[in-house]
Amino acid sequence: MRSNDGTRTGGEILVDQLAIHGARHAFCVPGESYLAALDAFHDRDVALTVCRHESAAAIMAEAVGKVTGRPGICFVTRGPGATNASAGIHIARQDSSPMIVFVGQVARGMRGREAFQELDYRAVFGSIAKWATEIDDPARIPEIVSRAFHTACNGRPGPVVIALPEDMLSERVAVPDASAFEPVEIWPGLSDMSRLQKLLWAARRPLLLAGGSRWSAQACAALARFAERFQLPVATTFRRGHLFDALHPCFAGDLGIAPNAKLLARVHQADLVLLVGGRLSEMSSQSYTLFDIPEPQAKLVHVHPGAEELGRVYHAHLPINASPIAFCSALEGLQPPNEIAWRGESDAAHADYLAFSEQATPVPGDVNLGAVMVWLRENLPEDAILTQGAGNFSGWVHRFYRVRHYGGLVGATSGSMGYGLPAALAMQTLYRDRTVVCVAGDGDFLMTGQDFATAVQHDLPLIVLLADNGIYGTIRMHQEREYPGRVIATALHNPDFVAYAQAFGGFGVSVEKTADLPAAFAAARKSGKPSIIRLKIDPEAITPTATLAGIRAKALAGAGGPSGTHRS
Ligand SMILES: Cc1ncc(C[n+]2csc(CCOP(=O)(O)OP(=O)(O)O)c2C)c(N)n1
Ligand SMILES: [Mg+2]
Repeated sequence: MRSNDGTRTGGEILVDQLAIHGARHAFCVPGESYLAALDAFHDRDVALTVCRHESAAAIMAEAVGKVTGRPGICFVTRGPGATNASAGIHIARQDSSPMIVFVGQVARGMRGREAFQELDYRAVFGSIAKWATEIDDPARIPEIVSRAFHTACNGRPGPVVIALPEDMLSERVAVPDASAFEPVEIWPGLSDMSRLQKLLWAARRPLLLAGGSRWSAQACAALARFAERFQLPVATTFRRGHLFDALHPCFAGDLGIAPNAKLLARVHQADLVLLVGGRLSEMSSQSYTLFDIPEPQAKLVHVHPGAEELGRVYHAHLPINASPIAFCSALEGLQPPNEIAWRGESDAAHADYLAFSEQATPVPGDVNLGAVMVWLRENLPEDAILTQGAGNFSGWVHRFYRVRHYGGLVGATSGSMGYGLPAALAMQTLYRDRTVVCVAGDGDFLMTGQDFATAVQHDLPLIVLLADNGIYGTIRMHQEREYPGRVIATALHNPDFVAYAQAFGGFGVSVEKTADLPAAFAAARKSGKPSIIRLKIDPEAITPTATLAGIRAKALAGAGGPSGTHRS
């Protein structure tokens, strides 16, 4: 209950700051440790989504941060609530997504005794979060929350964890609010851009790689215009496919797990690589084999918003400390050479991409995930959003789904299983009228599957396409390669996923052959309910181009060496 004597509780001050800084949604699992903050959500313009597991709540907040560029907000209780949320915090770190996790804490007078569920949050999250702190004095909430928004967004974005002692949240003080924050763009210098211009004019085979965070739909459009003017092939790094329209004539493909060999060859042959926003970490760099470390063989222009990331792994020929949004806007000022030495390269790269992704490859079994992706790309509304978790099923998404717009594919570059469903919940919460489809594995789905109940409770009619192959496929694949025939801990005895959906109050249907997908999808849409479309996948169909039996036979024959299959 708010008083009219000019004072507010710590909880009220806190929720008021969230509203001032523009947060419209928060995701939580409640705890008695932060009741005063929960109470303050009454009559405030910040919608609170109650979830079933803190890992799901934290992933929802991370996905909001990833897509909007403003911190996603999550509230969890102390101890077990906080450790459950750590999966989402780790994703926000690896994926450079802004988020703020508020954690309950024991009362100030008890700290240090290892009271009930007490943790030292600065120590526990010190190496995962960008900043972990605790608020001792309610009068400092406006200052610390303002700093948290700035810290989460500035430079290389990341997660902030703030612990809230229970008695601090219920204490009343009179304190003025902070003013609204805006992320600070980081602009490239004029000399950076003129050096880039010179490098481009001298290049014979340039290529652009887009990745990381701090993008927007406008920045992606500016990048597309630049690529067009310069006829520059553009590839996206691992799980950042939404940064470039797959049907743009300059799109060269997805540089993630098992990329097109022709794209890899192009990257190897490039004499100038313009890496915008990304870190080119293990997955995109093909386990750090793509470029020599620290001196890449090609001239590298590395554009990154975090100054500390420049020179961390690769010594760039031209490092540019800039946010992709600012950098792409500055690209408008560059002029292409009169004679483009690499004329025709972008067309050739795009033709290679189209050929690689055009038709589903044949696989064992009656449901072909490649054909499912082709159907989705041809039938989903233009503004649809696909989310995905981690597992071999995602290989078909990367290869055959064609992302057409910013935010159109939401996944975790950190490869965290269980990501897809909470990300879909977050997207459907932000965009009520859009079609949101989560592509999940059977192992992957059940890591956060309990939050299908959250979809039902909050009336979020997302559709889960659940690739049920009865195995932790990725690990079985590695197992067969490294220890052929010695299967252990990778078989799954699954629930009846149709009954699961129905038991939660959603819609469920099983698809046993590819041709049945359109009718199942239409029925799911028509139900208006959160839905699970279970796809019966043959476990032998382990990648778009390999079978388990084939991998095992090759390993038994002692072929050894890399099989072209990688991690999730
Ligand atoms: C949280 C988490 N735990 C474990 C792993 C290791 N891992 C990567 S993929 C995978 C199996 C994925 O299985 P499933 O979702 O069924 O997809 P499939 O590979 O069968 O298509 C596992 C266990 C991980 N990436 N993330
Ligand atoms: Mg599986």
